[in-house]
Amino acid sequence: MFRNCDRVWINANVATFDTDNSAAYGALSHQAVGVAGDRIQAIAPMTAFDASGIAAEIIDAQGRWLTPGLIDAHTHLVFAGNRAREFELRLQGASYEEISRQGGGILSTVKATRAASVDKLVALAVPRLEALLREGVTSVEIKSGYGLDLVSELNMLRAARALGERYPVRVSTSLLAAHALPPEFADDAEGYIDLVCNEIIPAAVAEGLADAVDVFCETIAFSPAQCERVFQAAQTHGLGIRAHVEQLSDQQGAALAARYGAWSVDHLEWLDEAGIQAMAEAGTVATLLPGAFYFLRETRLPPIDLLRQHRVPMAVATDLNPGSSPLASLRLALNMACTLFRLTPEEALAGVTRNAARALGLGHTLGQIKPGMQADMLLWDIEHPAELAYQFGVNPIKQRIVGGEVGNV
Ligand code: DI6
Ligand code: FE
Repeated sequence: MFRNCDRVWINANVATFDTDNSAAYGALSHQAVGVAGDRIQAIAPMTAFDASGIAAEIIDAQGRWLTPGLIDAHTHLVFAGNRAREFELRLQGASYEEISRQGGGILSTVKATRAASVDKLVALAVPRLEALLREGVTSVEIKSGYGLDLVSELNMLRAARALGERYPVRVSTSLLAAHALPPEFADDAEGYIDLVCNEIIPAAVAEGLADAVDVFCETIAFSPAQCERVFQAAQTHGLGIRAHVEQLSDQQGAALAARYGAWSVDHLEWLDEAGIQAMAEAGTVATLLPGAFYFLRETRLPPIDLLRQHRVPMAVATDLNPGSSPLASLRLALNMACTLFRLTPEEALAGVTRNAARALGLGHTLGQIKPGMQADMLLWDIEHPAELAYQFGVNPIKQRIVGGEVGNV
């Protein structure tokens, strides 16, 4: 079993998050975990492990915990500009929607992003990405959505891909051209959706820049009918589907996206039971974003109990963005998912591993420690996995393993 391995961790406690293991955290104690190439090859109890005749590098975990690498399945970490002034205005009483209607908000980031080169976008994103990686992120989803024209949307995705080439992290990209209405189309939302469907999506696909599309389905953004056109174009081009829905109001966006087989719908504070049923039927993940809930001081909670009842998989992500969640810490998002949304630490951790992988359409290869899966793992100096959701600000990572390779950020 371990003969073909390149590397074997011994004396490890393993939070596998394996769907076939019903123990809490999918936990296995006192294990050997072997990787061959970029895949997990074998897991067995130490009692069944014999090192003789094995050429692999042996790493003694000394009773520390291995978990799957953390996956931040919703970020907008490529952008230019700064929204600290808007934060000050909100502290004086202005709402997120008011600022957005007055041309601030997303559009102020669009202005700065359009003016930045791809290299500049990469340079600005580096500290945000590095902060995520230091805390154990091995896969990250990055959206466009601050370009809102052909060239600038593609440039954001090019920057995202470049980050994936420069750093030991898997980058998934989502084309979020339907994020806000650009000023050139102020009276012509349909015309802008034409541009998105007929030009931006095909161009992104031709260059291999997008894994999925995303939309902002909201009164201050796009209507369900407009979002549906984007989903249809995505299907035509073989892209995954994700959507920002039910964040500030109930537009029945989750049910719509689920009907199109969405990988994930995100935010969900206003989600109703019909939407949840549609998600359950389609296998759509509910991605919870407690950072935005916190930063916008929302009071309406996502319907966690109903999601549990309908067995909808829940993911947890940072939503790292300059306006509603300037949060470059998935560990803090884990804690917020527990303190604000009352997820259990096990649910929250499943939300940044197994379920986050599903939200990226990668559930079959990522997010669990089990033979055949990508060997993305973290070795933590902790006594129990719940610590990862309990404490923040302290970083107990001992090793970060991506594609079987041990490295630092
Ligand atoms: N919902 C959000 O919370 C972010 N985008 C979205 O669709 C906010 C983005 C921003 O304010 O810049
Ligand atoms: Fe978002």
